Amino acid sequence: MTALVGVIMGSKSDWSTMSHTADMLEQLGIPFEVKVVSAHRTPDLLFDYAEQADGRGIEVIIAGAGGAAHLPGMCAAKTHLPVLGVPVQSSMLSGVDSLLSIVQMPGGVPVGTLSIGKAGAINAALLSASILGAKHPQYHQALKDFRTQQTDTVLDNPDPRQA
Ligand code: RP5
Repeated sequence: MTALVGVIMGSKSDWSTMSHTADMLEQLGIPFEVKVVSAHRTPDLLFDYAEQADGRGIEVIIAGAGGAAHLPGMCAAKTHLPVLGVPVQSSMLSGVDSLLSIVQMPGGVPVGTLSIGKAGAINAALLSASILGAKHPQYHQALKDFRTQQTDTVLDNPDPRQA
């Protein structure tokens, strides 16, 4: 099945975070691809990826990066597709560097920035389902089912002392 979401990351070391995006996309049944594309180590690959994604059928790009995390912003500069940025938790500054690098895009080239780390990676997948849901009813339904299940889990387990 043709991938609708392109999940890219600056380094293999980002996979422990970005695998949560992949897991959630899988759970929602959304076809996706994953690839290491580094803004500073493979800039030409990044430009090619961003320029060609639309033509290949990708509808949303999720870009995770840490440190001086310019991958999502540079990707957004080269495509009109929605780009969701996941700040990976860095070892030196705990991901605050990643967050600020991704979130502070100057007006004109937006990156939808999620929270640092695992939560942001999961939410990027859920947000991509919201975006895709406007065009693909099955992903709208998959998102609604996920949310209902999440609500039911809380309501069915109100006692905090029980696992
Ligand atoms: C960024 O630098 C990557 O996104 C990664 O989070 C960080 C460190 O990369 P490695 O040195 O682990 O390859 O480009």
